[in-house]
Amino acid sequence: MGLDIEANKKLVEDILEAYPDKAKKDRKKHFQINTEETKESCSCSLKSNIKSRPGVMTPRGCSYAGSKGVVWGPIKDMVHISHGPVGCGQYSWGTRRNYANGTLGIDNFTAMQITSDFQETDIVFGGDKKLEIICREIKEMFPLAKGISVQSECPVGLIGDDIEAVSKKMTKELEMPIVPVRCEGFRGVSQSLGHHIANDAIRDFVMGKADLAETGPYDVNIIGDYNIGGDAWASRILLEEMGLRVIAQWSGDGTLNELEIAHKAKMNLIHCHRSMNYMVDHMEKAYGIPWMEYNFFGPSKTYESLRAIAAKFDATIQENCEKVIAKYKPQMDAIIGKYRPRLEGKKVMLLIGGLRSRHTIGAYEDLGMEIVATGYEFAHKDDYERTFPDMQTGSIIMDDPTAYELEELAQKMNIDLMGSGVKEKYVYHKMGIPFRQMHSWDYSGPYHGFDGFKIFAKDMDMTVNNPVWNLFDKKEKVQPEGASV
Ligand code: CFM
Repeated sequence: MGLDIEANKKLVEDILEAYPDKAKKDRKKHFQINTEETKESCSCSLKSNIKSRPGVMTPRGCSYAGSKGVVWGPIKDMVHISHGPVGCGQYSWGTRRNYANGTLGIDNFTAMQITSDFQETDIVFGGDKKLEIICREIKEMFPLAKGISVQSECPVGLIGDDIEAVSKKMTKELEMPIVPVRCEGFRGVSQSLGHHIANDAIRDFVMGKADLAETGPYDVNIIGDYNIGGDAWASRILLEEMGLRVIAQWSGDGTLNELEIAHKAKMNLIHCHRSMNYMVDHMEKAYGIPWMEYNFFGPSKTYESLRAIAAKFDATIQENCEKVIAKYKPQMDAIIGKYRPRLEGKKVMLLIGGLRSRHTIGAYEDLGMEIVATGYEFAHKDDYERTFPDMQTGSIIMDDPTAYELEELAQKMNIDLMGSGVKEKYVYHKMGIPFRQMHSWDYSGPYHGFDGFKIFAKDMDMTVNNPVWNLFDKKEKVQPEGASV
């Protein structure tokens, strides 16, 4: 397998031709065509994790999104205050499908939005007093809340509020942890720094604060699974069936206690390396806990990961692992037998946050689909190094692509499926290109594990082979000739 390297190089160059010289030169550094050499050892010259070019439509989010939305938000028994003006909380409310068990408003607050709703007077005179009042109100209204996190929005940093002092004072007064998180949206170049800041806050205010009465040789943590559409549940059952004991889930369907006892585990299993690598590194250094990455998208990667995890434990776990694989393999083969003939050879392009653009490749390939281009919103060099080996030669790998670049690529590569986010979705529908939302799983999921693959395969089939696409003439332009854009 492989795509035409020279043709795809030219394709990217042609697309970038539309830019002024400076922009062209800059954006060129964010594209690379996979070759035998880059596949072998990606000495990525590809630029990443740098500021988006002003004037283009970037798909990136902000630091607050990375902390409140991604890392802290799913911790279900804490109340997370969107501290600042109302917009950040309002517009991010309920947009990430991190499922959690419990009773909403009683011991589970994930689907609620609590904001300090800054007004002009708070900006002028500071919002610290208001924050104290809110903390007291939360304690009174939600007596089963185990703690509070203060997720700073931009103005809090700009006006110099001392949320650390307020949090310290209120921790004492209310006798529960109140964690200040300095995730103002202006920090860094994307949501990625928000992940880092959120990880550091866990390390500084929560890590190691509780004990675990009984520990065992098979205690593990699931790190970096946010239970989107139930992903962490579909993963956890496989680890448990293998005989491991999951003591903490970070942070999908997670609790404050799970953050506090995680340092007692024997091994950290990390799914999303991008958003939580900082924590596994820290736990390795501070507590000597080894960590390993795994990938539960699609049966091939899941078998491989289960075996790699089992290899870190004893013969009992290894035998159990083979039993688990033997149990599910016939089901997975049946799914592949059913859907692969309907999806074989379909061309896919992906643009997702910082992990799934590489982690889902195996799941598509299990269905005979081919990834012709993939890219990330906010990945770093280490993510690209993990991506090149998994992609075929000639495929296009891109960083922080603009809306224009993506749309041009999709049309010129004549793809059969686009996988990206809600900001992209309807544009592709209008172009007549089948589309799956690969952040929210398009209100479906889970996609992790064996349970997830059944749904993934069905979803891809019903999207790609939906008869509605026959009503489109793909050659029709979205913009009529001569329309001003
Ligand atoms: Fe990790 Fe994620 Fe992702 Fe991510 Fe995200 Fe997400 Fe994502 Mo959207 S933590 S990097 S910041 S796997 S919210 S659950 S889907 S961009 S690829």
